This record gives sequence, C-alpha cells and structure tokens, in this order.
Amino acid sequence: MVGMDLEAITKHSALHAKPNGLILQYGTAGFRTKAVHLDHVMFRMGLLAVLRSKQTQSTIGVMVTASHNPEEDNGVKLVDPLGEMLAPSWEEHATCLANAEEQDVQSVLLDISKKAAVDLQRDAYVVIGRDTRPSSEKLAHSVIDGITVLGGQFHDYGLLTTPQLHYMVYCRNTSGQYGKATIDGYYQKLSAAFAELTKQAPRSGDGFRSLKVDCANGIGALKLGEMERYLSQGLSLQLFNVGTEGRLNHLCGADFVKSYQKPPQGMEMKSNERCCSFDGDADRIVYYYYDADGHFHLIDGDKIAALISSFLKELLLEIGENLNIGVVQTAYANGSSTRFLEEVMKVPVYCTKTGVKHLHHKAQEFDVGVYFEANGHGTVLFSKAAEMKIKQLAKESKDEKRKAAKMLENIIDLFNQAAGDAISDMLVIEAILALKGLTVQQWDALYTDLPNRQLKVKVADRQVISTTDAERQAVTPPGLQEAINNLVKKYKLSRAFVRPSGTEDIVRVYAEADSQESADSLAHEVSLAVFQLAGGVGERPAPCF
Ligand code: 16G
Ligand code: MG
Repeated sequence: MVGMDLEAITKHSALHAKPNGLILQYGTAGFRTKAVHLDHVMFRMGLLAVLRSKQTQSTIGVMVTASHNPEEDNGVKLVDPLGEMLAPSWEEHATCLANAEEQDVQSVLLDISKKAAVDLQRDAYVVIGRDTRPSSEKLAHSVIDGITVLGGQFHDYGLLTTPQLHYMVYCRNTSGQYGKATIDGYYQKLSAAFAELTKQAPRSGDGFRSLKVDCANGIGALKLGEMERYLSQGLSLQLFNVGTEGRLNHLCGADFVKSYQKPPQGMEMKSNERCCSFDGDADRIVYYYYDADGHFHLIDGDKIAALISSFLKELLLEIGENLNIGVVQTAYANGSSTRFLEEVMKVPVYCTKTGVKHLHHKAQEFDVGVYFEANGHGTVLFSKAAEMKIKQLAKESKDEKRKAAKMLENIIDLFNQAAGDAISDMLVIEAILALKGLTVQQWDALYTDLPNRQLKVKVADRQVISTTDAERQAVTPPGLQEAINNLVKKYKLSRAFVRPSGTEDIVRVYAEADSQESADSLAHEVSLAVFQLAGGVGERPAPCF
C-alpha cells in the first residue's frame, strides 16, 4: 500500500512486542499502567500520531507521562491540533491499535486509515514531550520509532510539563499566532503577561511576594527553576520536593494534598504562609496554609475558580460589553462553592462528567469559560470574539474601562488556552492576590467548604454502575439511587453520588454534609449500599474512623 512500508512496520513492531493477554484502554488520561508494560503502546501511539497528523494535516503531540501516579507507572496521551485532548473517535482507534495482536497490527492500521479517511500520501509531523520518570526517555524513543517507521517527521522537546506540550502543539498549528513554539517562547509569553498584569499591584515590603511550591519531585521543579530568571519582577519562589531526594508523587504533590487533606512531606511551612503543590506533570495545582492555631486549610480547584471568576466578573462589568461568563465544575465540586458562585457571585454554573475534556468542551460555549475540577485541574478559555473585543477596547477606550480591558488582555495571555496548567494558573492566582491585596486567609474566607469524604469500593465489575445527570445520579444497578436518596435524607446539607473510576478498577463514593462526622458516616453508608447492590468483593467497607 502506498504510504506504508508494511514490511518495515512488521519488523519494528516485533521489536516492541505486546505482552500476551494485556488489554488496555485509552481512558480519560490516555493509557496508563506499569511502565514495563508500555513499550508496545508507545511504538503504536507513534504510528497512530502519524495517521492523525496526516488526517488533520496538522502537527500532533505525544506526551509520555503518568501524571500523579507512582514513579513506576507511566502513560501516554495524544494531543490534537488545537492543543486539545484527542477526539473520542480516535480514542477508540487508539484502544484498537494498542490491543491488536502482533500479526494484526498492519490490518488495524489499514482499517483505521480507511475508517478515518486518512490520505497516506500526506506528510506527518509529531512533537513529543516527556516527564521526569526514569522510564520516560526510553519510552519516548519507542514513540519515535513508531513515527519514523511510518515516515513521519518529529521534534522531540525532551522534558516538558504536559501543558507545555499542549502549548507547543497549539502554537505550531496557529502559525505562531498563539506564541513561539519553544520553551523560551512559553516562558516569555507568560512572564511578560505576568509583569504587565502586576504592574499596578501595590508592592509589599521588599517588593517581592513569596510563595512556597511543592513540586511533587517532578517536572515542575525543573521548569519552575528554568522560569525563575524570566520572573524578575514581583514574585519569589521557594521550591520544595525538587526530585533530588524523594520519589515522584510520594507523600507529596497536588493529588496527595487534595486526597489526604494534609501538607506534603518535605515542605517547611510557617503559619499563614501561602503554599501550593503541583502534581507530577504540572497540570494541577492546589494551595494551602496553616492558620495561627496550627489548623491546615486546603484551597482546592473550586476555591481557585471562585477567586478567578470573581476577579473576571468585576473586570467584565468594568468594560460593560455583555460578554457572558460561565463556570464549569464536576459533581465533586464542593456544594458551598457552587452556592457561592451562583448566589453571591451571580455567575451561571454548569456541571459536566469528570475528566478535563468534558469541562474544556463545555467552557468553549462561553465568551469567558472558567473551568476547574476540585482536584486543581483547570483554566479559563476566551472565545475569539471576546478576545478581539477586549483587544479593541484596550486600544480604543479610556480610563477605567481601558485599564480593565488591558488587564483582561494580559489575563488571556497568562492563561494556557490549550490545557489546565499549574505554572500559568499559579501566576494568575499570584497576580490576582497581589492586585486585590488579598492574603491567603482572606481568599480562603470567600466561603467555607462543606465537610466531605471520598471512599473507594471494590466490586467485581465496576461497569454495572451507570450514571446520568453528569454522574450525579446512578441509573444502574436497580435500587442503588433510591438507597442513596434515602441515606442522604438522614443528614443536613447533604449530597452523595457514586461513579465507576476512569483510572482505577474501583467505584468512587463522594459524600458531603454539615459536619465531618455526618459526611463520614454518609460516605460509609453509601459504600455499603454499593457493596451490596453492585457486587462488592473482599471485605465489607469499614467505617471511616
Ligand atoms: C484523570 C483526568 C482528571 C480526572 C481524573 C479522574 C485528565 C487530563 N485527567 O486524571 O481530569 O479528574 O482522571 O479520575 O482528563 P477517576 O476517574 O479515577 O476518578
Ligand atoms: Mg497531571
């Protein structure tokens, strides 16, 4: 077949043989499992990226990372032309190709090419990034092997955060209009926007605001280290868990802090100091601090969204152009955050299924679409029309209106428009706090989180649970939703839902209520209902404490 050297594919594929019987699925965050099982997947995703590039006639990205998973895991995901997650129909192709037996690789490739109408004669260009895991470099070479055997061209960026790779793909497919597709281009764009934005901020004492960052022993440490010299103005960073001692994501990082609601190890925290944590590939961020009484306070993605939306809403009122703003959350958003946004801020809130692609997609419906998962993954998207209007006002209007438009203009540049980005979100948050003169406690006081609890339940087949209403209602198994409804009625300000995890073989349970005891006990009772009605295996769930 023209455009494919079938013999070479077979020969190289055999060098990246699939372990017998291994079945993997392209899930919410691509393929993810133990690194030792991923060589064939990497080679094949190199092949697939070439097909996707030929089909879209654009540069495609391949990121090698397993984000917040333990160090021995790894993963891979493809990035579509506008820096977005891979289109759903191609997720299916990815799963088919990854699971094909050795002798079927050729026919699956041909099949995908036919189904997706890929013109094999076209050129292909793929860019690659990887995190700091020990396995990542070799796995990235397997991706490259797949790309070259299909005749694709590539650029290997080496070590990058996931959002940096999304940025590169977006830049390359928009003829440099979004920015320069280099690491220097990324730092320059963000630091220039940050400096412009914070020009008006009152300076504290020595003129520097300081922030402590837990880098999860991952790529964030390296990249923040590189970025520091660009951030000469206004912000001084103190980095912890930089990868020289601890293991990646071990007892640290955004996922650890959010899940356990406690500070990471390896960080020196004094009371009332503003601290934040990145995850292993730097696409999530959460903030936290100790109060004067030694209590730990977590400021999660919901409260980040609340701070950002309040600020943006003010600026939008100032420019008075009727640009609509919407906030997108998932079922995990704390009930207090939703209430604050709707009732105090008076901004419309929408709920989607878990997984960035769902939130991102919904946020694209607004002039200004704010989206954050409670776990700290999110960004703000501006429609092209809104961006043009804002740019025009920044040039042509006067006084306060012009000032607000200029701020918005810099905020557009500071937010990664392709993906949630811990570095970019951190700079936006720091800029807002500086401009508003807010302390971390004042930010935290926007609203009080309802106590909540998350639990996991092991069942024989988690797919027996299906959900609707953005995962807030269980449709099957029969009787489960009624049971949850009855349990929820027993508590005040309560809410609970269950959903099969997209990344682990378990069912997740979420409950919130007016007190921690109530949230714990509701979560436990719902777990028992899941265990009974959805085929629990192993021991019955025990009470939380
Ligand atoms: C993935 C998703 C994240 C989601 C999480 C849920 C992306 C890039 N990442 O990490 O957004 O919150 O999965 O995991 O989409 P779960 O399905 O196991 O609860
Ligand atoms: Mg991540």
